[in-house]
Amino acid sequence: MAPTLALVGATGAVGTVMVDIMNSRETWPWGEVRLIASPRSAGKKITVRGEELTVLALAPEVFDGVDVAMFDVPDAVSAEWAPIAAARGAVAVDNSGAFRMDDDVPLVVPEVNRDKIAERPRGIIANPNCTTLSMMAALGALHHQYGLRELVVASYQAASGAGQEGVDRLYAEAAAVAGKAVGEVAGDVRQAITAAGLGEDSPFPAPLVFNVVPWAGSLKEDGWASEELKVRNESRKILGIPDLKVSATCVRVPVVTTHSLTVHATFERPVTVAEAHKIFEAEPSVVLVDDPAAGRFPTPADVVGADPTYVGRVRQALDFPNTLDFFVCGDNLRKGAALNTYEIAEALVG
Ligand code: 11C
Repeated sequence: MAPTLALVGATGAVGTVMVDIMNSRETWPWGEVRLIASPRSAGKKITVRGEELTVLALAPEVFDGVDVAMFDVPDAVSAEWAPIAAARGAVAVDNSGAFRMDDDVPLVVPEVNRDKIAERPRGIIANPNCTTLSMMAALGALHHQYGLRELVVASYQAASGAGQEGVDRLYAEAAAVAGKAVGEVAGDVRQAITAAGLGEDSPFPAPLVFNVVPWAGSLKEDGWASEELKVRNESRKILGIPDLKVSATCVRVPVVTTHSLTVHATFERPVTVAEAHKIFEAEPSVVLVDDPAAGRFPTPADVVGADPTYVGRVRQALDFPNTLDFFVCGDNLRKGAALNTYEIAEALVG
């Protein structure tokens, strides 16, 4: 019998992208599909592969008979409900941060460490953070050939990484400054936003429109942002290099969807640009766009809505031996969240 698939958080921002992905897959190994959400969203109708499904309220019994349950919900909801799904016999594939660094929960990017899917004593598999994920397919492909030693990255993160609230705020700020001559004097963007009636209750600690904000997540020890520590810890775990030297600076930019990163990666031995190009071209989930003479490189505006990771600006670092610099863009709601989760689910039954 074809396996049963559940999606918890079916009506949320990532859940909605997940339904889109489910509807567009060329092959479909699943039998019954159950869409699950909070009691508030239960009863809504959503069409999956031509069949109108009624969203079910989250409850222990909805997991009975489920083979794979994908979770696209906040950390606290996953922390409570993924173990319940697992206890009822499902493999829980969780997109939250609740279990990522637990030793007995694999953190999986199928292109990089697909074999870890089998090591799941708690019946839970974690999906990485969208910033880490946006560079992993490209970085993993290089690591497999050249052995990664050090990683220095800066992120350029989209507003949708902060959820629908982040997107709404960016649009509201954009409306507040539209047609005005602001961004020319310190404080005038803030004034325009305040004058438009937007409050301090922003998901961002500074105006995002006409600006860049060097902050994502919550404050951790010694001034690090949680997002920066996630990039470090998750990269180490996914790549299987516990002592990998990593330094990350995470920055929010006024882009709706698609995270970008500059990557400065040092390997055991030299990697030429031509060799790196060959590796990127051979990786099915990576698209190489690297022709700066023709003005061709990836940008979020061109990548949003796409499944692959886009890579460009590949250079051998001039002053750092064995080091490549490159730029990646990945849709943070697709490969960065829903798509990778779905690919893990698919690998479980493939
Ligand atoms: C952001 N990457 O852009 C975050 C959102 O650990 O799953 C995802 C947080 C996470 O703000």
